[in-house]
Amino acid sequence: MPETHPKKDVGRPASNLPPLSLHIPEPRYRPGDTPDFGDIDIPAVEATPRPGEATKPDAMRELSYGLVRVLDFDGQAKGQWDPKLTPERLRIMLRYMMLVRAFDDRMFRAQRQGKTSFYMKCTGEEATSVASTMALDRGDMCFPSYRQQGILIARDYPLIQMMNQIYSNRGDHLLGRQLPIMYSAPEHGFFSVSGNLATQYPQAVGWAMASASKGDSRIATVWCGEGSSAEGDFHSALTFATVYNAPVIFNVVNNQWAISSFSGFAGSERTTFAARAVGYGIAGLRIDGNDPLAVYAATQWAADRARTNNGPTLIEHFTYRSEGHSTSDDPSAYRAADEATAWPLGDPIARLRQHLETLGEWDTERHEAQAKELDELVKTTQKQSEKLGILGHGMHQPFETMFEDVFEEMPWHLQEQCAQMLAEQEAKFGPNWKPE
Ligand SMILES: Cc1ncc(C[n+]2csc(CCOP(=O)(O)OP(=O)(O)O)c2C)c(N)n1
Repeated sequence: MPETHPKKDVGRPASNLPPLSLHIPEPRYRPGDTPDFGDIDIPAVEATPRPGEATKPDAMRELSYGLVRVLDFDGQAKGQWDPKLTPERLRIMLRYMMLVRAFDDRMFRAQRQGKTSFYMKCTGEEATSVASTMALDRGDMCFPSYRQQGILIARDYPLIQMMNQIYSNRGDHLLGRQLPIMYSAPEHGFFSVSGNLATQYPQAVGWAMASASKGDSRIATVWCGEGSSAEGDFHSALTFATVYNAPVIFNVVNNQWAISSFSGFAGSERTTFAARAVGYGIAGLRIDGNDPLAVYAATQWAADRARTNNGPTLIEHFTYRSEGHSTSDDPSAYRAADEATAWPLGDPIARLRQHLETLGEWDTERHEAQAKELDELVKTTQKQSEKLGILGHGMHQPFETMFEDVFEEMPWHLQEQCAQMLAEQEAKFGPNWKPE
């Protein structure tokens, strides 16, 4: 064999080769640019076949690269994926999504008024949690990220408890120990939200495996953002799920942005997020996440598949984060202002409303009345919650509770710290002081 690289040049570029270089992803639009999403491939609604729930992942690869849709842009439900929901069920779905939006708007304002330290909206992504939850059974276990308040709302969790948690007040059943919006409601099939991205993925698979090993019929379902899919936990979870055929649904909410990092940094320039499934031998569906009926249909398909021991599914919800990442974020610093309005797949609430109106099952008057009613409901609940305290008004949990409930018996060093804290509290506020 002739030697192509003389030994003395090992480790250096050979003179006739170009220097190696890295690709650094760069979003297409920055502040001041006019976004144009005209090149996003949106196949016709009828173009996507719906395979049987037991189809082998290999035989449905193209669904990881396409876009499952049900609602066309005229508000008609079409194609094989149409879940054919009754008008009553569609109205319930619309109501839940509108309630999520009303709740988000008011809690965002509460943060701006200094009543809580933090809030996260899911504007434009309501379908990815509400429609998905509605396609599950009540006993199925949800492992959310921080942007799935729609699960709690679609499971009729009391709004006041969400607010008490956001205000970390006297009524907060998490005793002020979690960051606002990091709810926990296991009795509603809602696992504790964690700020450590993607940790819920292996936890969901573990829960699903336990359910199967006990011979139960409940499945697990888990959400994360596209940015979080770059975490190692995401990949080990998919490995466990495929090896043991765990009854789990993986949702990747691809809202294009991970705070200020666009989806390219998680790999979107190379392939779709649904296509991650292909490498693991898992069923993958890429769907229009702003189409509530597509979200419902895909979840129903995946739930039936999991429940009949046909394995896990990865669903990529192709959507857009219309507002800031959180109340701590200012998206105008890193992305074009008009991206949300230029997004070609519209808004999920507007699309379901249009569909119901097209069916003759809804109208402007009813829509406006419902918006007003939900706003009132949120406002009244907020007043009740605020009676139990808001940020900085002293109606928080007693400080010593922060030392409790971790160890069965409090270790000596925590006992010392707690005693020191109580002594300082007494010196400052006098004996028998309690939060208001
Ligand atoms: C392990 C870990 N890394 C980084 C962070 C900081 N962080 C919080 S949210 C976020 C962006 C996540 O984006 P994505 O997963 O796309 O979800 P989205 O917020 O868009 O819904 C980052 C990087 C974190 N909380 N945990």
